[in-house]
Amino acid sequence: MTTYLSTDDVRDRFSKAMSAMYQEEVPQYTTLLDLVAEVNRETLAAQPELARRLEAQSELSRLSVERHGAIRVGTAEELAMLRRLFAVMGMYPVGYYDLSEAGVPVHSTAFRPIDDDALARNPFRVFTSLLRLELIEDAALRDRAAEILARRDIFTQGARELIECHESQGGLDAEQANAFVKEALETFRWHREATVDHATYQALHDEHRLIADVVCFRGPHINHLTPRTLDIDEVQRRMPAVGINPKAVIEGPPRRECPILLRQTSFKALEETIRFAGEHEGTHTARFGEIEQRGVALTPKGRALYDRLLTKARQQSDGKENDAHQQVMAKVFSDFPDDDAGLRREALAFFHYHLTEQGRGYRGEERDLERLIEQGVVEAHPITYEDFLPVSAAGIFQSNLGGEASGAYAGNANRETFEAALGAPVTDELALYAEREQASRRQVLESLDN
Ligand code: OOG
Ligand code: NI
Repeated sequence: MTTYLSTDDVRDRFSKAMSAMYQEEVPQYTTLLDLVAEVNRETLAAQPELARRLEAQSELSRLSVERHGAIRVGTAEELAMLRRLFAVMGMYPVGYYDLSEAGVPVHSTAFRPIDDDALARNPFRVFTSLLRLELIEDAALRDRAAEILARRDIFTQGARELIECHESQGGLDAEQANAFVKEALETFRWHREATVDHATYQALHDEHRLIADVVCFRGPHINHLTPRTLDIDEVQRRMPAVGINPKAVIEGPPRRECPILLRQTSFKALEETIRFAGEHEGTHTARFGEIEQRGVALTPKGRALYDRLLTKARQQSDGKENDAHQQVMAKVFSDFPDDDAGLRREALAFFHYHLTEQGRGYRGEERDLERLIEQGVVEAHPITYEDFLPVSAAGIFQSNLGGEASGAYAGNANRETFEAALGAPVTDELALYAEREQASRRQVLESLDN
């Protein structure tokens, strides 16, 4: 009998290989990783309580492997094949993000692990965007782009074969898994030779820089990787001192006692030399590094409150520098409860319930979870948000595309076309958190009755 490697192991190997490749391709990313590691070390040393909590939740071991990346593809076939490629690594499409609202002609999903165990092992995610040529008004340009995309194959023959092998035999053995990682990595590699001449690049670039980025190269180069930091404000502050140029503001919620959702910032994309068909040299700006700090997943009610406060704060802080922006955010978000009990009481966030040591011997009649928590029988810890935020993603896109937000493509959410291109439905992220919370409640109550 052959034993297959777990998809978690394949993902872990792949994410490490991807990180190594990106560090070689973009040395500034290594500088960022060093800075993040330094700040994480200092934060853990200064906050032993935090270190203990992360350890207890097995979060410490995933700290250094925690990251996400992003790519952008041009056709339905490319997206559908990527779905099959990511499945080899136990990564499935979760969530639908409409970026047209923010003036970016793409819609997206995140391929990521779903089960608790898989997330704990390595939560590597890839934010994957599909270009929407149908939003380009100029028909000739649209046809030209489609024609260029139709000519490329972003997958190696070896990758295609190993994906089929995984599908037919239900897994890959160790040797096949290593070969798969090597072949799959090729899809994400940077190519400094554009596939088009300078005039074509320029025409696509003038429509939107993102379109040139997707259409003019042999593959969907990984455009950033994102390690996890324990103190995003501090890393943002220190970036200039290590020669990194941060984007203007940290996206997402403000700093809080009980972190919610996701805070992100990045360094600005680098201008890199490329060669166009016909030997002409030029530059292209697409690749950058990002950092993230995750908090608790919000319920639909919590998310609605977040969205409302964010809109309000953005109106007040438009164009402000990060410090001023964070002050406005903190003030507006004082309307968002900032303690675990409040977040639970108002059903704003998702929690995972489990019995405490003491709770294991509990023989009482009480079955109300909040009261059981007060009595020390049950503990609830926040469920980490594993997904993305469209407004933040748009901010990351924009700061790296050099552009201001424009309304050019707005109002074009189309989940059905996206899923048709993908060849599968995307999983609803909110339903996943709700299920995990429900299952943990059920388990606690069942063990009290046994
Ligand atoms: C993706 C930007 C979105 C995030 O972390 O929100 C993203 C891209 O630039 O392709 O990665
Ligand atoms: Ni990102």
